[in-house]
Amino acid sequence: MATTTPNIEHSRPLRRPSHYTDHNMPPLLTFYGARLAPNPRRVAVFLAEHGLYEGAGYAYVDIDMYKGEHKRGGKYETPNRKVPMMTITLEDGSTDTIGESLAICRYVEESQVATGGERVRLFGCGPLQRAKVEMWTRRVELELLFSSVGKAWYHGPTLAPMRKSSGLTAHTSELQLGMRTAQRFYKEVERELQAKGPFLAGEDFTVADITLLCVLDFGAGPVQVPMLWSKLPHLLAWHVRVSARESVRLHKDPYRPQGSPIYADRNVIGVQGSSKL
Ligand SMILES: N[C@@H](CCC(=O)N[C@@H](CS)C(=O)NCC(=O)O)C(=O)O
Repeated sequence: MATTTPNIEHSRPLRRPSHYTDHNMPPLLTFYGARLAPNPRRVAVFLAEHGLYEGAGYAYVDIDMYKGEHKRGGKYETPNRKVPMMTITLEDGSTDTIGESLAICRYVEESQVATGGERVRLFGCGPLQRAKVEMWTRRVELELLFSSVGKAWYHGPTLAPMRKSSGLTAHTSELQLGMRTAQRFYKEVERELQAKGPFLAGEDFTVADITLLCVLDFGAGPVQVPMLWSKLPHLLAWHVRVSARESVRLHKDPYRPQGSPIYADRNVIGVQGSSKL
């Protein structure tokens, strides 16, 4: 569906990847994110793995979620009224829009916008690896992000005033359930990494690792999910390994004060029921 180009505030002049000539133009991408939100972060890391950077591969627009800029009638209304969003301007000038982080990642991987055909395969290679990448990505999204970390976030103190003004009640029992199931998930990932590894879907770094990293950091940060690193040595080693990647160093954990001891157990005090895990 062709749409009109939205009002774009380019963060830096947009350059196309260098291997393209005027006769071989890749689509122009505009990535709409929000600096502190986990879903846009995972897309930003994915884009960097593909050699796409803010101002060199895509233009970046920072959406103010608190002003509702992504909502219906907002300045940058997105297809699902959530961030991130990507607009794609093709050679003929037509523009299209994609919402949903994984859909955006898949578009970039399948069109190989930046690499000009050199394969970067963060969704996996071959039927088995692709299935494992999908399995873990879905599990991290559905079980960790939506049912655990997300649940704790929605029922936690930060969003409570906002929910109240919309007539919604925050339940402490849901907050605690989210905290507990997150920790249970981390224990399962610990066992998986110990048995297989070094990455979540096995031998190679994939979009499943990017998703886990961004959700875990968000959980450990503003959501304050207890992180018992001392009991999760394989998860810790994985976190160190993944955080050392250039793409992640460029889009590092935005919730951690510089220099804080990330791998000390944290958020543990005050969480009821964690001993039942
Ligand atoms: N399934 C979507 C989820 C996107 C999402 O929940 N984004 C959050 C920020 S991380 C958001 O827009 N929250 C504000 C809102 O829901 O109004 C995706 O993967 O992109």
